[in-house]
Formats: sequence, C-alpha cells, structure tokens
Amino acid sequence: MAFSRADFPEDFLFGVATSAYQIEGHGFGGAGRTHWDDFASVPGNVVRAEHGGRACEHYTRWEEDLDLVRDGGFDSYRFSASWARVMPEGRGGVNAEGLDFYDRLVDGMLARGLNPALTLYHWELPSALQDLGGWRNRDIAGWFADYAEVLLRRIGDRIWSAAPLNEPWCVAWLSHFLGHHAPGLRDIRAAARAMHHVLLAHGSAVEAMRALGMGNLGAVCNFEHVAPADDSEASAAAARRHDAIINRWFVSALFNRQYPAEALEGLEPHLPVGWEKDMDHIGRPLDWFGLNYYTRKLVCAEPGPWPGLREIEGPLARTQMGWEIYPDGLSAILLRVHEGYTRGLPLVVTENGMASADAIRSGKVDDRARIAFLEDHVAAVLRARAEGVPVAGYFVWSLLDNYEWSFGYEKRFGIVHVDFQNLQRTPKASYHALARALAR
Ligand code: IFM
Repeated sequence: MAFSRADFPEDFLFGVATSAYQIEGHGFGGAGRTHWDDFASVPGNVVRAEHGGRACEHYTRWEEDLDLVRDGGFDSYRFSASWARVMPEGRGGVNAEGLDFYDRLVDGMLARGLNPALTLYHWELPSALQDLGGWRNRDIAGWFADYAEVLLRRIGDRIWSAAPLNEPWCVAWLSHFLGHHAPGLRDIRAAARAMHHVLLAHGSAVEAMRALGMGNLGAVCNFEHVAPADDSEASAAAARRHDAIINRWFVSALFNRQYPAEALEGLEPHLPVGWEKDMDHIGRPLDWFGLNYYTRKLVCAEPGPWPGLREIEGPLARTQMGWEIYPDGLSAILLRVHEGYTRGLPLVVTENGMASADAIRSGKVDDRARIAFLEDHVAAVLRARAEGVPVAGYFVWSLLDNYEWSFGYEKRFGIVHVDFQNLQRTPKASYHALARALAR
C-alpha cells in the first residue's frame, strides 16, 4: 500500500465492514423470515434467485472471521445485527439464540482488541413487518426503537459506536422507487413515505439508545459524486435533482432539519401530513457521521415524470459492478458534508471498496486493482484531512466476498475470498497489503 498508519494521527481508526444478511446465513439460529427472502424468491429479482440463507456461514464461523479482522491489523469491526434474528416477527417475541449470538460476537471482538461498530439495520426487514406496510407505515419508528432497546439492553454496554440504519437512500429510494431492492416497489407515494420514515426511525432509535445511556452514536449515509452529463441547463437541473435525492435529503434533515427544495418539488405531495413537525425528532444531536462512497454518476434530463433524469455511462475505468472509479469524489463529498452540514463533527468513511471478479490461482488471489483503488481513496481521505475536514476513520467494504443483494454471490467485494462451495476463506493480496500498512 502507498500509505501507512504513520500518515495519520495515532487515534485515526481503520476498520473493515460487513452486514448481517450478507454473511451470517439467515437460515441458522432461529432467525425470522425477511423481506429479502421474499424478494429473492420472485423470479428475476436476484441473479440465480440467490438468497442469504447460507451466505458465508459467519453464524458458525465468526471466530475465524474475527481472527481475520484482528490479523489484518484493523482497529474496529463494523457489523450489523439482524432485526429478524433478534425478533423473528419484528415485534414481541425475542429469539434468545439470536441475542446470544450477538453477545458472543461482541465479546469476541473485545477479546481481539477490536472496537465493535454496530449498525442496527442493514436492510433485512422482518417479513411480518413488511406485511404491515414496512417502511411505508409510520409505526415502524416505534417498532424499530423497541428492537433497538431489546438488542442494546443486552449488548449496549460493550458497543463502541452505533448507527441506526445503513444507507437510508437504499432502504427508501432504491427499494421503493427504483424497485431494485426489497420490497421491490416502484411507487412514488411509498418512496416518499419511506424517505421520511427511515429518518423518523433513526430519531426514535437514537432516542432509545440515549435513554439507555449510550454514547458515540452516529448515522451512515451513502453518497455519489454527481455531475451533469453535458453542459446543457436541462442536465444541470437533472443532476441537482439527483443530488438532492441521494446526497442531500438525509444529511440535510439530520443536520439542518429541512429537506432540499429540489427533492420536495416531487416528493412533498406524497409525504405524510404533518411531516414538518418531525424534523426536530430527526435532527437530534449525533456524535459522528459516516459516509459510504463508491463512485460518481453522470446524469442527464429524461422526458417524463419527475424526477425526469437518467444516468449516462462515463468514460472512466469501472469496477465489476460497472461503477466508475473516481477517488476525487470522496474528498469532494467529505469537504461538502463538513462545510454544509456536520460543521466540525467527526466524519468516518464507513464504507469504501470495489468488486472485482477475483479467482484463486496457485492458492493466491492477486487483486491488484483493489489495492490501487484503496490507495487512491485513502489518498483522497488524506487530501480532505489536509483541507481541514475532521475525518476520524476509514472502513473497507468488505471483509468477505458476500451476498451482494440483487447481484447474488457474483460480485466480489471482499479483501478475503470466499469459495461459496466449501466456504473456505482465502485472504487476497489486498488483505495482506492492508495488514502490512496497518501494522503497529
Ligand atoms: O454490499 C453493499 C452494502 O450492503 C451497502 N453498501 C454498498 C455495498 C456494495 O454495493
């Protein structure tokens, strides 16, 4: 790696991230059914109709996986808990085995000197709650706070940092407007409600965690560097609309207690009545803010209903996901979030990484493209720091090759290769390079 710990202050945190449904194996340990199991069972939704029933069998192999995190030189492990593993129906009954699992996992991190960085919801909604309208139903804020309380009464005393939801844009827009993720809706009314209710649920979970005496609470949103595809005013306006929906909606609610005008223009007629009264609940103070960053998007105007835009293929090199590689976008978004929204709050890059079609050859995985990707993005973090942005940590996505949602197991984001036949883990060249860079 072109960087090392010496380039950062002593307390800068390096970590690696995963999520529950993508690695655990939801078929194990009495977890309830989730809307991802339902979504994957509809032909055409997921590549080869793959689901998270077995995934990486992290549920039984977690000790080996935590050893990998420790031996990689990381300070922190960002993981998520599955709501349906803790409460199979989403409300009411608790699955004791599920709570025991997270209890063991957190102790396992502490035993290895790793700071547990918890996300409460990384996309697998209990099916029973989807039956009640899921993120369209305002009551979800209360259900979510109850789940937070059940889980954190058990493990909250040992959690280093917690964030309620991963990437609310994906939970709301990608899943209810674009239909790419569970529950697979393409419905502006459902999307508008989900865009608001994810934030309401965030506020309720933060309130519940504060009531338990927890600190170091944050939020994690995904960002793209958005640019107009050409120099027309129509494309510039389309890019502003896309930017408002993906980049500004959440951060502006969380830190400025308002929604951006370019997004309200299409969504306000569909928001729940009285949404304005929720903004103080949503914008309660946080201790840090996490940004997930992968790519940039070029956008042009598209005739038709709001938001009237389309993404255009750009000329830059791409990852296995087809995403353009654009490290400058990371420094730009860090600066923008710092100046316009978080104003001095510590920022953490909570996800960054790339998928590549990695294969084992002679026992090794030579993922040099990932090494270059990580080097270039860490350099972007250093540039942002040099401009005064208080970036306090950087997490690689992901520890393991895993279930990449509607792409099934085809897209490999791990710094550790997983053979999905026998589940054998093989650290890739990027893992070894990181371990050398992060060695103390
Ligand atoms: O795999 C996902 C993760 O669940 C959320 N952030 C983006 C990753 C890559 O698509």
